[in-house]
Amino acid sequence: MSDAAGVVVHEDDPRNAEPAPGALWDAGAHTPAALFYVRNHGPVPSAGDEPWRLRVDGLVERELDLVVDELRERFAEHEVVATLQCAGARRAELLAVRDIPGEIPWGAGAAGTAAWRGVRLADVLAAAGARDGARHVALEGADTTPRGPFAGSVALADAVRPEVLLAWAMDGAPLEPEHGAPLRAVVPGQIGARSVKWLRRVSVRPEPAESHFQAVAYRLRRPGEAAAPGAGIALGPWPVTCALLRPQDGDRLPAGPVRIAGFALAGGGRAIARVDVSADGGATWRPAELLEDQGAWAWRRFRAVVELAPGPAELVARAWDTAGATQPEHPASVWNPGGYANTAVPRVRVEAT
Ligand SMILES: Nc1nc2c(c(=O)[nH]1)N[C@H]1C(S)=C(S)[C@@H](COP(=O)(O)O)O[C@H]1N2
Ligand SMILES: [Mo]
Repeated sequence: MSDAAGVVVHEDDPRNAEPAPGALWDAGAHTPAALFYVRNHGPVPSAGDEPWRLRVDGLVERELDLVVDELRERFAEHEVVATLQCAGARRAELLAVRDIPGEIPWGAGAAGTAAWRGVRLADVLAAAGARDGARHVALEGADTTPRGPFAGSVALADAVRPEVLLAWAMDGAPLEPEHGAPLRAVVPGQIGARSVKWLRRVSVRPEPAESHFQAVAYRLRRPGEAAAPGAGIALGPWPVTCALLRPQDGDRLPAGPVRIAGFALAGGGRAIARVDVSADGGATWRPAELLEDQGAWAWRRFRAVVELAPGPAELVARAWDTAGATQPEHPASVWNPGGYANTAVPRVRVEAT
């Protein structure tokens, strides 16, 4: 990822960076790899000279040990357009409610969309044959972090869904190293942490992975609840959410008609049914126009034109999914000690002159 204008670098080593909201909007319906947010818990592992191997083990009839070329030869290729969004996206708004020490203050840019190409995890698991008692699939990366190897798990029932891929390409190009080359999991509709990069091992288990990143992190705890293994609710499928990308917070704009733009994400395979926007802090609303429909696993971009009188204005957006669910009103209602899953309606303050 080049440090082009419009990229916010939170950490250099390991790299953690996201596009500025406006740059993410300008990039369009798919996010170029160079702009796509990067969330690394440790250094990018080097592939070395040996071909990359994936091991499939645990509660299986047959353990598998495959190089990426064998995956491509043995299983049918599929492509899925999916949005990845970090569970920490828009944590900055939670931090404004109360401090969350040691966590990255991600903005709305910690999300991106691409067409991922690979093989179905379901096909690989079918070749291995899940045994009785199999309930979860642990996905482990080759990177080492201060908390051990990065790993997460997905319920077996979700792991065998057709949209879940072991992917090697992103929008027609081989994965970049920082996005998981040569092989990553892509678990559409779920928090980004389940889309394990540099995938080395798939283990079928009776219980979720014991990794820090499954048992302790990425869980919704009550305010004051300690980060003990198993405490809180394990995050997986996204609840409905949306983000405002243009204008950006603090922008000064000419009064008159102003274009508001962003994206909504339904999560869990549901679709976005409706997005409304407000230019007066939520007192009055109008419908936003939904842009291209890229299927159930991708964001739905939206835009609307509102009339701004001179002075300060608070722009708000709110999405509904096909289950009729909508978003919480305030970040304070969803504040949690890890600063995860801020799905509160986004609010952007601008000044019209
Ligand atoms: N091996 C490994 N996989 C990983 C991570 C990681 O640090 N190591 N980060 C996860 C998190 S928290 C997110 S949000 C996504 C980010 O994917 P990206 O960097 O390609 O955008 O990768 C996930 N997969
Ligand atoms: Mo993440």
